[in-house]
Amino acid sequence: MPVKTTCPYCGVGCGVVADRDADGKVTVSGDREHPANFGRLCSKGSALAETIGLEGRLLAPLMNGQPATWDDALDHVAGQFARIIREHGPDAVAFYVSGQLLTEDYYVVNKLSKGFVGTANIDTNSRLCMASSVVGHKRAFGSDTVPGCYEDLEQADLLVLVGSNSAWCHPILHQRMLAAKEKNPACRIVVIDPRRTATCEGADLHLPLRAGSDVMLFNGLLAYLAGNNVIDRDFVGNVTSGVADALAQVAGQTVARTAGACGLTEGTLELFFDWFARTERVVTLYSQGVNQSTSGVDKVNAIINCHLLTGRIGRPGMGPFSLTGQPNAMGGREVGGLANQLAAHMDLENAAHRDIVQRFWRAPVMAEKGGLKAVDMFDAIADGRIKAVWIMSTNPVVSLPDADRVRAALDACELVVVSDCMRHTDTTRHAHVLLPALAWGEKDGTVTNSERRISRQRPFLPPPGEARADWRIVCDVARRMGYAGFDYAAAAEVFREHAELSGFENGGRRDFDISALATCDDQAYEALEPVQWPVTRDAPSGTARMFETPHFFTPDHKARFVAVKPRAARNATSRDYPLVLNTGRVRDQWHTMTRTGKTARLLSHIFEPYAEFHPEDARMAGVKHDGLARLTSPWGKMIARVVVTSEQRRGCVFVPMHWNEEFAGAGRVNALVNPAVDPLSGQPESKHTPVKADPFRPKWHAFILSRNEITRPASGYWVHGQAGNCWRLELTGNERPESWRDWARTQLGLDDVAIEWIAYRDPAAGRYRYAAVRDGRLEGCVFIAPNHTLPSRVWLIGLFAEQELSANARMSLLAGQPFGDGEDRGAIVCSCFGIGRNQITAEIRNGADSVEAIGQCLKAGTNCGGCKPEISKLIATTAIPLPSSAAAAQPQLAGSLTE
Ligand SMILES: Nc1nc2c(c(=O)[nH]1)N[C@H]1C(S)=C(S)[C@@H](COP(=O)(O)OP(=O)(O)OC[C@H]3O[C@@H](n4cnc5c(=O)[nH]c(N)nc54)[C@H](O)[C@@H]3O)O[C@H]1N2
Ligand SMILES: Nc1nc2c(c(=O)[nH]1)N[C@H]1C(S)=C(S)[C@@H](COP(=O)(O)OP(=O)(O)OC[C@H]3O[C@@H](n4cnc5c(=O)[nH]c(N)nc54)[C@H](O)[C@@H]3O)O[C@H]1N2
Ligand code: SF4
Ligand SMILES: [Mo]
Repeated sequence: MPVKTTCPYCGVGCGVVADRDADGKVTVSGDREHPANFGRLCSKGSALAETIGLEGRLLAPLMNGQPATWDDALDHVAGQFARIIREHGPDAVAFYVSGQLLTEDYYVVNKLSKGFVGTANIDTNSRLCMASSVVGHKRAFGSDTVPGCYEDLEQADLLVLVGSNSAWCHPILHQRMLAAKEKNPACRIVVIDPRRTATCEGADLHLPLRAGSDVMLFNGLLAYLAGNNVIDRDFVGNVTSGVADALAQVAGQTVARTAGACGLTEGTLELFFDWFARTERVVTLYSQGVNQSTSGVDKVNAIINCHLLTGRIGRPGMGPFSLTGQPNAMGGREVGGLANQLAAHMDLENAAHRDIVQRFWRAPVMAEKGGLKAVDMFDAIADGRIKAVWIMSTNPVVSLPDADRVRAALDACELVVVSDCMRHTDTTRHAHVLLPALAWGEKDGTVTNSERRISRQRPFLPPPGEARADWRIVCDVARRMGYAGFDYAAAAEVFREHAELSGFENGGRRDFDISALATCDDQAYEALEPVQWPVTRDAPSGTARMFETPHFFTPDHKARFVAVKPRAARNATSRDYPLVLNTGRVRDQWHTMTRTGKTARLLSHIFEPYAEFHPEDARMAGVKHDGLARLTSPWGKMIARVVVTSEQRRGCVFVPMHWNEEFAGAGRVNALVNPAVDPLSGQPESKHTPVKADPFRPKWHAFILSRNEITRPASGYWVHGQAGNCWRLELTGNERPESWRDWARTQLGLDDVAIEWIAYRDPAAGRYRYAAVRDGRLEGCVFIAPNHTLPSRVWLIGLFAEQELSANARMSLLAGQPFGDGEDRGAIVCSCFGIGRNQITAEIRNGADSVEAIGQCLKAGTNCGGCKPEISKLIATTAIPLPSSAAAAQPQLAGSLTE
């Protein structure tokens, strides 16, 4: 029976249909009826079926690394939490949770902490993600409301993407925008991002602004709009407040001054301002380039100010639009999962709200002041103010800034409890108690996407081992701590309570209201169709757009302009640390890779952690394309593969956030990231850390491909993961073993007599190649060289698919390059069909001159479409040889880093 559920990755919230055949084989496809994606899935969504295997799962509770019964583990957690609270007060314990919990899980843990334990020391990884948007919304609207809906993006004539790489991070929504643009030739897309990202491929204009200068830019826009009289006077006069102060703040800010401060040319900036001024239907979408900043909240309000001045909000095709990251970032906000929130969009610091919630919960004690926000929480763990922490569905040793300090904090903590579905993560290593949680496909509940749409996640797999739902684990502990109010029989019951609270003594005063769902019985919950909140008696089928009648949730019901002043980043670059470290995401990986890192297909696009440099910065630092660089900040260091590209703004280095100690040695970027936070939202400045770079030159480089899993080295630079039908390990070193042959055998763990060894040695050049063949089939190979110039991994990985090596393949193994009819596909661009760069450029040279033409001959780009921006870049940059002249040199492309 096909089951309808929701993708567990990004905030687009795509509907998924999962089916399991009689043999238990699962297939996953897009849900054609889901209003977020209408049947489409991106590369991560398409690969979901490959990530649900049980390898690596945590399937039973562990205490100090030893298997334990649930009873013992729960008694221990409840007993120790109760003791610490008794001895040191409720603020001596903390919960650190996640936007990847379901709303029901989130609701109960927040209830336990704020209403029963009596501490607001519960914070969430959404602090690293959405906190600035929350505060920005509340300052402007009096409530944390995302005004618009996805259809607005299709109805707009101007889409402004600020600090968003939607082509890679919200791919299906991005494709919806591109499709709408195709249909509406008047539609323009502008990208505001210091880097030229894949998102820029389909855009009309890219503004590579100086990192962190967004407030300046939008203040400049506000001044330009006012100066050109692009003001909705009725709207501003009747339903907003504070316009005079906001305009006074930007008075006299000319285009020239703005351009200078943002590092842009006056012409490009004015073009953007002019488009914005002339276009009524404009949506400004923003994501982490805005939120993750010490000016994050101000950036949000600088954007909203421009929409308020022009009255472009609450109408089709217009409005500010915060793109949420995690599948349930919004649900977490609805239940009040942040340390300074209360459930159902109420405020912790508001006594009337506390009273409402306390009576509703029949709570014995209510936390009365905001708790510690993520970064402060881990400081308090480090210095012993917090003695027990329960981490749920997040991997802070990888994802928090100053991550080595986070790790040290956990090591110093008296009791670390971690609920996760994976056994081995950088965080589970530091847990005293590990609690096995159900994963996607097994768990049951609801999530809310970027457009306020609540969708069901439904199980289609049996619960494995002893894993339990997160909400249930929380309730099991709460009951053991003696608290009433945690006797839910099923997720549906939790949902009903949450829905009821949203309507409780609401009377239209609070935006979040889904009270019409409070009476849904188990069957109705099971069948719940995707619906956008508010869902009330007046709007039983949900609400697409907020503020259609401009009634805001401020005391005077007016939207507020906020006068915002541009500020420099907290930690500026200096002579010692001259570069700005910017961090973010890659197309095929999800955060700390615990799930997307399980599939070879998703690792094939980019295998290694990398650092992107502008050519001039690379030259100054002495680092070379394809070589290795060591990056150092005052907080930590890492090593990454160098990519030199003029797509990077001068003075900035970009490193992905994903790699960690499960996948790479020295590849965890958050070890370097500064823990500076926005003063209002507490959101860390993940996009701006001063760093320096210098070349990392080990004496030898090697890679190993093996059918059996390869042991990860204990130190140095290495990267490990699955590749096709084998495992792949990249490694480097300075010590040379006595015999490379013995070393190769040990690494592969193969030395039986049935193995036939193919070997090539060139000691003078420091090159060695070993391949192990059993019954004609390749079992493993080891290649060693003095530099990174080693044979194509993609081609060698392909040999593992063959049952018997051909004579050509054997020759090729020795030669270290494809021989005869062997083909080197090059770095994989299309992960759905495994199509490489060399194949695509060959077709381009043969005359394929559009993304569609490439799709027709190679299929690349015809499934999820996520690689289309890269294909179109290849088309734009591949030199077509002229019949009379020699082939022109091919420009360097970021794509080569997967090699
Ligand atoms: N493939 C993939 N998709 C994901 C995720 C994932 O892990 N992998 N995670 C999901 C989550 S939780 C989130 S929060 C979203 C994040 O989605 P995005 O915010 O789109 O992704 P990021 O790569 O973090 O950052 C976006 C861009 O901000 C730019 N930027 C840096 N500094 C500045 C600045 O000062 N100003 C401006 N204007 N831009 C700047 C960066 O160069 C980067 O291109 O993605 C979601 N989707
Ligand atoms: N430098 C830098 N750092 C960043 C960012 C950045 O752009 N740059 N982005 C930040 C942002 S926006 C985010 S959202 C965070 C994300 O950072 P994290 O939340 O730390 O990353 P994930 O890998 O998503 O961690 C989820 C964990 O929960 C587990 N898990 C998955 N499903 C379940 C479940 O149902 N129950 C339980 N109990 N566990 C589960 C997974 O195995 C994994 O260990 O990273 C932040 N850190
Ligand atoms: S865009 Fe991709 S990752 Fe995001 S919800 Fe849709 S399928 Fe999942
Ligand atoms: Mo996020």
